[in-house]
Amino acid sequence: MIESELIWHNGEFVAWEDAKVHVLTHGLHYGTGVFEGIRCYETERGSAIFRHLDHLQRLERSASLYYMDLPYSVEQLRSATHELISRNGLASCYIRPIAYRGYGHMGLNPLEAPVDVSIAVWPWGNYLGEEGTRNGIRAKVSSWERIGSRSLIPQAKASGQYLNSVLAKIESVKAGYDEAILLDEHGNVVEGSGENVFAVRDGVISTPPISSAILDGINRRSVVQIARDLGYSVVERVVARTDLYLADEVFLTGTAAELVPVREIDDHAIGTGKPGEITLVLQRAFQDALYGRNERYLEWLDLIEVGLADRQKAAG
Ligand code: PPE
Repeated sequence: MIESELIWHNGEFVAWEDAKVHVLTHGLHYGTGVFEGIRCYETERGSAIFRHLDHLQRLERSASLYYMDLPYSVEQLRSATHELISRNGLASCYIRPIAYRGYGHMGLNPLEAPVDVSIAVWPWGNYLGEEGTRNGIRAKVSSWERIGSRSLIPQAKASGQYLNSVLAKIESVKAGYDEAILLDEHGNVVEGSGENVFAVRDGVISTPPISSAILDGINRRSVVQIARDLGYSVVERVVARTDLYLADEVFLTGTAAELVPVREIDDHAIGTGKPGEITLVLQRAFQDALYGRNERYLEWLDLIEVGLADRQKAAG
């Protein structure tokens, strides 16, 4: 059960239990929504949202790809999120902004339907489990092909598109694995159900390019930069299924999952079957960036003003 106190909805703060939509909400029927997954960490400098603006700009881009004008600016959504986190009294949390076609119009033309925007925040633990983050997870290559740019928009984070991820995830979990890895129409590796994927072989880190059918992951970009800053060579190239089997190390990145080692794929042990050396170095460096422990990446942190909640409470 996920829970916190307040939700931001169309400019108002409403009680968690009152944040409801009509059953004829357009987005519920046709998946006409776009969303983001963001995290706020309790750092030594205070609570800070990791790459907040990058996420909000991606939300705006996803919306525009579906011909949806957001009724709030990135700056408005940013300050609403700060206030929401403060009012909920959360030091760290997962943040889920969603913009969707609302109630009032049915049928496939959504252009007349209103665009509603909500933001929810709640404490959300380790997506693929503590154990998985420490010792690595077991993944299965999915029989479901990742959506392609001839049918949908892989680079958009749109609600309806996630039916593809949901099928892949269900298949992997029912078969006893932790996560699914999806291939594209050519049989090349694209990404996990909700994470980007990296393979390491002979010290070189590879990941599918953004021209492939992936979400342009913000953590993917962060980890590529951190790896390069540490002197590793990172190549964005086509990754074949066998490249994963033969890799020394494989890991996944995403907001919910953070950086997770993969220890087995389709029952093949990856490398030694334990999180690899480079994976562990990157995992530590990435955690340092998330928690503001590395000066170099402080610009990625959007600090929440201390005392904001108290002042707002005092102001009624
Ligand atoms: N690919 C997909 C399909 C995806 O959904 C995500 C994030 C990523 C890659 C990684 O992107 P980024 O978070 O910007 O590094 N998935 C979000 C939703 C997960 C969910 O279960 O819901 C997330 O991690 O928040």
